[in-house]
Amino acid sequence: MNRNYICHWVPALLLLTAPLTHAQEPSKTLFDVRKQQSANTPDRAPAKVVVPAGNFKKTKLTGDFLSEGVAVADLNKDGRLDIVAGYYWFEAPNWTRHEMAPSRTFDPRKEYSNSFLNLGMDVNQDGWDDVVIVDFPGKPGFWFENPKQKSTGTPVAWTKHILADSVGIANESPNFVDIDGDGRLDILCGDRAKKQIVWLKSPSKPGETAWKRFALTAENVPGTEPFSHGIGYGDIDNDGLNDVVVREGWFKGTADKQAGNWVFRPANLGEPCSHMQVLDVNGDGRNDVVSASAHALGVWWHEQVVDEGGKINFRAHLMSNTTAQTHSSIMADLNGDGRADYITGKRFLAHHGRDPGDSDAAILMWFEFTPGKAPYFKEHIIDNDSGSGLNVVAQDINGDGKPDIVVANKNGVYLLENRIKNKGKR
Ligand SMILES: [Ca+2]
Ligand SMILES: [Ca+2]
Ligand SMILES: [Ca+2]
Ligand SMILES: [Ca+2]
Repeated sequence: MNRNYICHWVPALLLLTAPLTHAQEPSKTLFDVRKQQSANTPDRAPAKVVVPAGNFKKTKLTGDFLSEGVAVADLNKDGRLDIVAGYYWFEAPNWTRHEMAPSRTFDPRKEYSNSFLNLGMDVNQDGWDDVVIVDFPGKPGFWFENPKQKSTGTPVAWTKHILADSVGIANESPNFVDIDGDGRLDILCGDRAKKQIVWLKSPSKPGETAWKRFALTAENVPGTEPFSHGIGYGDIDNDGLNDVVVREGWFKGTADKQAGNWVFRPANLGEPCSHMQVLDVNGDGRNDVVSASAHALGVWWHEQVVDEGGKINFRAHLMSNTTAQTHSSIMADLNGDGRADYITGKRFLAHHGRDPGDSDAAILMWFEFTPGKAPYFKEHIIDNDSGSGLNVVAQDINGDGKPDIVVANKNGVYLLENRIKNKGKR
C-alpha cells in the first residue's frame, strides 16, 4: 500500500472507527469492512449515538459469567418457563438459581466457559424438559437429563449424555433446526473428522436417548472446521427444498436428508459470521442471506443475484456497523407484523478484551425488514448493557404472546421482555 493511499484513508478510518480503540492495525477483513462503510457513508458523518428505544423491560438475572449459550424450558414442570445458562438454571418467576451439575463462575477476561450454545427440549420425551449443551468448538456436545424434581428438597445431579462424541460439533454457530420435519429440533453442524456438513437427529421415540448422525454433503467441504464461522438452512434456489448455506457458498438440498451427496455451489457469502438467516429481504421472490460478523464489524444482507448463465451469486449490502463481535443471531417476529425480524448483539469480551470493538457497549439490537422499500430494513436498539452470547433465544416467557429475548454471555444473564407496540399483521 503506498503512502498516499494510507493518507487518504486515515482520516476516514479514525472517524468511522473511533470506538475500535483496540484495533491498532486493522486486519484486512476490518479494512474491507471500512472501505465498504466509507463508500456508503458521507465524509465526517457523526458517530452514531446508541440509545435503546426503551420498549424492552430488562431483568438482570446475574452479572456472573456462567455460559455463552442460553435456553428456555420448564425444568420443574410448574407451567412456567425457566431460563438456562450452561450448568445453571434460573427458576421462574423469581429467577432462583440452581445448578444441574458442579460448575462455577468463570472469569470473563481470562477464560471461556463450559457452555457455548444451549437448547431446551424434552430429549427423551418423558414429559420433562432436558438441556442440550454445545461445549467449546470441536468438543463433544451433550445433554443433561432432567431428574424430574420440583425445586424444593436436596438437589439431585442431572445425568450427562454425550450426543456427538466421535465427531465433535464443528462450525461455531451450529443451528437448532428441524431438518427432517418431524416437529423436533435437530442440530445442523459440521463433522470435523470427515469435514462433512452433518445433522444430529434428536431422538424421535419416547425413551430413546441417542442422537443419530447423518451426512448431508460429501467429505472435505467448506464450513466444517471446528472454528468455521457461519452456517444456515433455507431454500436458496426456490425449489421448495431447504439448502445449507456457508460463507463459501451453498449446498443444494434434496428430499433425502441422509444422502451425503448434496452438491456444493460456490458463491461469495462474505466474511466469517454467526448463524446465517435465509429470507427474501428485498421482496423480489429470491431468498437472500443475512449474516453478521462473528469477530469483526458488520451486519449484511447478501442479495441473491442470478447471472445470464443462471448461476446464483450474492451482492453484499452493509446493514449496520453499530457494534462488532455479533456472534449469534435468531429470527422472531418482535413487532407482530407477521414477518420475522433479525436479532443479534455484541458478544461481550469475545476473546477476553483483545478484539476489535471491545470498547463498544454491550449492544443488543433487532432489524425489521421492509421488502419493496429500500433500504429494506430498519435498525432498532434493544439495550446497551447486555449484548449477546453464542446463541440467543427469542421466545414468549411472560405469556403475553410476544417473543421476549434471553441472553447469556460474559456480561451475565438477561431477560428482555418485549413491550413493542404491536403493528398488526400486514
Ligand atoms: Ca418452571
Ligand atoms: Ca426429558
Ligand atoms: Ca433448494
Ligand atoms: Ca431477494
